[in-house]
Amino acid sequence: GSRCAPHLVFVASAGMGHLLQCSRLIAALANTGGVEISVVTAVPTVSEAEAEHYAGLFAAFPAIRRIEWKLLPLDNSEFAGADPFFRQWESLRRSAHLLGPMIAGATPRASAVITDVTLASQVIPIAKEELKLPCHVLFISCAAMLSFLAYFPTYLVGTADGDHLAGDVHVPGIGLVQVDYPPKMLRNPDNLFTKQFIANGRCIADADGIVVTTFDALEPDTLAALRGGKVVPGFPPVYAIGPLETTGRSHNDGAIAWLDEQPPRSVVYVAFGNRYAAALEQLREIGAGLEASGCPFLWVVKTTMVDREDTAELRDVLGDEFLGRVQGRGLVTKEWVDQEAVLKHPAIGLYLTHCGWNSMNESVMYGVPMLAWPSVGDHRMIATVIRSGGFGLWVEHWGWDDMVVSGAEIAEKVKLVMADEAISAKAAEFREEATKAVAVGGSSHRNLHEFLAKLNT
Ligand code: BUP
Repeated sequence: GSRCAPHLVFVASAGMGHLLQCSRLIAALANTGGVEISVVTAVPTVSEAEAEHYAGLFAAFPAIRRIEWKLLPLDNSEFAGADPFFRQWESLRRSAHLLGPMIAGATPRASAVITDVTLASQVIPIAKEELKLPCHVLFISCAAMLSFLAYFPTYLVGTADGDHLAGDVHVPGIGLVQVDYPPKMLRNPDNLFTKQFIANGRCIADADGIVVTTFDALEPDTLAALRGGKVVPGFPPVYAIGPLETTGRSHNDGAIAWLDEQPPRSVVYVAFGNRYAAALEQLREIGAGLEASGCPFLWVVKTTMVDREDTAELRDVLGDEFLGRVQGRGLVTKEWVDQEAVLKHPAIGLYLTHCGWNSMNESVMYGVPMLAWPSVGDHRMIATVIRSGGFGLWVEHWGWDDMVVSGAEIAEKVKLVMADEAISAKAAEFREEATKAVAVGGSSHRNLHEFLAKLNT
């Protein structure tokens, strides 16, 4: 007999890295047809980029319903000075009890919930116990990080305090994870992120499935260990469905027009994601390094974590002299660029990256070699994926918080990677792998359809 299409309710989180992946999955599922989709979106968002992103998503997919989730305000004194995105996650988590009635009232009746991992420990019990619905998790980092999250609560049981990262971690089926690879915040038991991370890690195995935007050829051993129950026995199915294409944006077309004028594979693209702001002194060294490298460059500069607060003038940050000297050769912008269009552009030869998961995937997808300069959070774990894939160079002693990397060193490494044929061959190879994975019959395509089949049962 005929059946209704499943109605999937997405619970989105905060931060562009999270929203972009959520939207990409939504777009991939919507494009297969045969599913109805609603998205629970918190208002207000932290950044302007997020607000614009939502507007673009709902404009592009008018059939997708938006369920507005009015967050309960956090007490201002609590977590004062905490990362604004983590605070938002906390207020999402504390407003989670509002989700049950919202999802129960959805029409047509919801058939499954898909939650961003940052809210997993709150949403999984609501979906499964209160609403009696299957619940899947969208994991927004590499499979290496997923294995670490899933194993972390077990690791804690064997530590003295049981509430923070206290040394190297041996993840079964994966191997040794050095203490300085996972998010640094995990060493502090009082950090908001640490508490959320542990809670989500404890719950994730209760999900019915986990969607990860990696692909089988990128992290074969890690995925095999997770799927084989070596990391956590009885772990739910892991669907590696990446890399996903964007939902289509267009920003800062001036950057693309400028790239059109540059020779193939000549330009260094420099951007450290949507929420990382480098210190002033470091920004100036990056400028000096780019200038000394002799390469043309496109550099997205951020001076504050939240874009709405970024009112600094480039000339005050970098100086008129610098801007004058590099004029024509370097395009420095404070405006959001369409990074995917940038990395796709034939003029790009190298990406100096903070190792955000989306950024890394976009670079892999378009075969752009990377100079990895991981900053915070999961970025060092992601740098290990870059290193093992061989499509980039990670200068492991480069940090952000406790040191300033000199312009001379930056210039040297930029030139080194630009000239490294082994790295560019690997980048080309993984571009092929990524393309194959998402093509009809490829591993990510099959995994996505397996996930869809599960949603239809
Ligand atoms: Br900057 C910038 N344009 O100008 P990640 C970023 N992006 O399209 P995150 C632009 O933002 P964390 C810009 O393409 C990528 O998809 C970029 O996500 C896009 O890191 C995304 O790379 C950034 O996952 O930090 O979210 O900044 O890793 O802490 O989540």
